[in-house]
Amino acid sequence: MSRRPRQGGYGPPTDRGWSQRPYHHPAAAWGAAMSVGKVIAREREPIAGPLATLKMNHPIAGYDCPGCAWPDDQHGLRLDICENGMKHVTWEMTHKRVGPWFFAAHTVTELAEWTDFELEDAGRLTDPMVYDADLDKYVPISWDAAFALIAEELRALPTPDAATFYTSGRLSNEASYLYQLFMREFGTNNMPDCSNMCHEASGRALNASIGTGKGTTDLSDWAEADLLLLLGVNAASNAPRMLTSLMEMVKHGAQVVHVNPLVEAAATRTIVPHDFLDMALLRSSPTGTWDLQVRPGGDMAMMRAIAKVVFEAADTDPGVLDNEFIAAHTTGLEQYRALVQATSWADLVEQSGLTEQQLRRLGALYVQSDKTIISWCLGVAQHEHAVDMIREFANVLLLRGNIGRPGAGPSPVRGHSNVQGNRTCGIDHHAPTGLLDALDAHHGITCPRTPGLDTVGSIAAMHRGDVQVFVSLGGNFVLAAPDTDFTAAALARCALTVQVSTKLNRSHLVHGRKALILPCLGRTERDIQRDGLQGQTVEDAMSMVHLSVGRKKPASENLRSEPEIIARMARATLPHSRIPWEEYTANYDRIRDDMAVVLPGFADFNELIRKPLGFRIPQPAREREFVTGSGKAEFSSAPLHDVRPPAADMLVLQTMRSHDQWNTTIYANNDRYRGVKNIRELIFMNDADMAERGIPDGSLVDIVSTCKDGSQRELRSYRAIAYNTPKGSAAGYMPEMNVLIGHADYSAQSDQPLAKSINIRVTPAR
Ligand SMILES: Nc1nc2c(c(=O)[nH]1)N[C@H]1C(S)=C(S)[C@@H](COP(=O)(O)OP(=O)(O)OC[C@H]3O[C@@H](n4cnc5c(=O)[nH]c(N)nc54)[C@H](O)[C@@H]3O)O[C@H]1N2
Ligand SMILES: Nc1nc2c(c(=O)[nH]1)N[C@H]1C(S)=C(S)[C@@H](COP(=O)(O)OP(=O)(O)OC[C@H]3O[C@@H](n4cnc5c(=O)[nH]c(N)nc54)[C@H](O)[C@@H]3O)O[C@H]1N2
Ligand SMILES: [Mo]
Repeated sequence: MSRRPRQGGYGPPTDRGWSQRPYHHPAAAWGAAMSVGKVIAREREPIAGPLATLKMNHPIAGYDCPGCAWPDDQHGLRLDICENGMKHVTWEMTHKRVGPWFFAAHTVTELAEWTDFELEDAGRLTDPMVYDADLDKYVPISWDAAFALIAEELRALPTPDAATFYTSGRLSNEASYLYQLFMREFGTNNMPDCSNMCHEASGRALNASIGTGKGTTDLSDWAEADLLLLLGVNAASNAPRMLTSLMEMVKHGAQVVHVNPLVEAAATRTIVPHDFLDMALLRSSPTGTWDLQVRPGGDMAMMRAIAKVVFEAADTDPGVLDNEFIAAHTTGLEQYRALVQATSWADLVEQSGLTEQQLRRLGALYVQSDKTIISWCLGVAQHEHAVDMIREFANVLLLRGNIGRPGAGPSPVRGHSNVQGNRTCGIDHHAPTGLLDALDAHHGITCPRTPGLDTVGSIAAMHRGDVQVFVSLGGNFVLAAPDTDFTAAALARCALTVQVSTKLNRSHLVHGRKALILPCLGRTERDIQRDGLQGQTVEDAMSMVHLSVGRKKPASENLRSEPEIIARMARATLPHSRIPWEEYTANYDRIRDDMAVVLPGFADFNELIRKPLGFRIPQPAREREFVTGSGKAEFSSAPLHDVRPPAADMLVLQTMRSHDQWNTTIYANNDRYRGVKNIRELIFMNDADMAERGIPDGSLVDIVSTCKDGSQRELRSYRAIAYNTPKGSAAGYMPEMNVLIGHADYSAQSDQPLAKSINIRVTPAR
């Protein structure tokens, strides 16, 4: 994959002057409204865009926002929409089309030279296409022939484990259920998903500590809490509807502490867009009460410091600990107490990057709080020791019984709109035996019991040649995964790659010897099957499940729904299967009837989702029922890890999203809240680090990463920008910087790629 370095990175090509200046306006507000206007104008959707967003996240009539997983406002009446959700929906609804004529005009080699922005900007895919190696072009193929090709390749494999099936987190619950059912009947648990790069650590940590992989709070808890510790999330860009909760919490007098190496926009002020009066008057409200700029990975030391303050306070006032709760519901307190007491303040200060005074004040806030929520996203989950770190969060909550009561609990901020639902519905390479037993019993199949491959495992197996068929339900695997060139080489070794997508992206151009592009309906579009209009469900980050029904005319008559594509792939591959694949497609209620039997908490699924606001999946930990090995919530006792840069001349680099992107989809080269215009190939650095290296602000630098296996990777001619990030740390954008993450650079605890701690050296450009 050759790509010229350009300041637009994977965004639109640009040689317009770049700039970066501090942003002083409140988050959301008119900047957001204007930015949405530009995207809507570009997609030529002046009327349909705003109208579609009115239906978005509307309890009964509408479809779920295909953007982030932040829950809907349960008042139902309020227009709870955000800038980035609007952009996202408009992106799906473009009038532009990528049909057979498009592929006839461009070879794959030629398309490979286009920027990622240009590929997606070409429009919606309209027809199934197959790669023709002689022409080096994609040519049309019928749906039947496409499924026959998949079946032929899958059945020719030496073992079902020579295929792997990726899921991107917007796949609905029904489609997820069918997908995993097909894979398991076929005979493999190879189910890499975007969660393996996202919140895998959160799931593992919470499971170990409290017996469930999910958070326990909902929006009413957020409204009630008197202390929120919000770590490692850029909410104004990536979960903008959270701004409403933050503003309301601060208004009610709650402490809202932002923990982040960067001071992000959500840590300051906002004008919530649906407060029309505030918009008109430019009246902003604060969204935070305190900022703590931790060292990258320093969150664990910070949490341990809170625990230290709690234990110190408990020496004089034992009531500081929730002794009743601890005795009835937890194990491991004494070991944890000893560990915390043995950790010195000097270590906590050094590892957190905060002062003892800050740490003690934070501990005091926690001791004073009656109801605390700890919430986090990728700034925590993508570190080497993320599982230990998140278990430390649970420890701190357990000390004061901050779980399973109103206004308190852990609250991971999920990414993709249905990433949590995917897992609930069985997309899990290491699924609990209970699920496999239930699938066997209900469907009369024999699920394989050996754990399957996850994302990093699948890449390695394709690279070795052990996996030969790669099927992708959504997403953009080659750019989302680490070590871009290695991952591309892995895909190129496959016998067959299949991409089920709405838009053209890089993963269609980095393909196996045979390759299919299968175009599917988007979430906004009408899905008519034998029994009429169908809807599918999603689960938000707070375990609420609701129905989503698209109403828009599909982008092409030749699109198929994801459930139908999966069912037909299954039928073609397993002609004698006794699973009613055709019935599932004819009426999705039939899928839900089976899910209701197999999945815990889904009884009466079809009735529950027809209630206006859907339903909440029962969450044992929320009721203080901890389904761990011991039947209790378990304190962990992990050592404090050294998170300082490994050498004096090294920096720890984090890769993050700009404001104008959705993961691998880049809308524009701007990052409004960080004051950036017209540039993505940049690296934010502390000015002292720049001075030490003789790097003037705005000059070009080379970046060399050193991977776990000692190998090095390089990015040249990036623009160094002085920014308020702690000394020793740096930041830049994914997916451009994924080339710096080696394929062996994943966490030993979570198997997640280390997107937030890449060890680099930066020098003036050669
Ligand atoms: N508009 C938009 N919305 C999105 C997405 C999108 O691309 N665009 N992506 C969706 C997805 S899939 C996900 S998973 C989420 C991602 O949501 P975020 O987690 O907000 O994603 P990032 O952009 O990676 O930002 C990481 C944040 O963590 C901070 N950080 C980095 N290292 C550390 C650390 O060591 N400690 C602490 N405390 N903070 C740290 C960074 O400074 C940054 O603020 O957003 C979802 N929503
Ligand atoms: N360095 C670095 N790498 C990262 C991260 C990071 O912070 N740093 N974050 C990681 C995270 S949290 C995540 S979640 C992954 C994201 O990984 P992915 O989920 O694989 O990537 P996306 O960019 O969200 O996928 C975009 C593509 O999805 C397709 N699509 C859109 N809508 C639909 C639909 O309705 N149906 C179907 N079938 N396809 C659709 C379109 O073709 C579009 O091109 O990236 C990970 N990679
Ligand atoms: Mo994510």
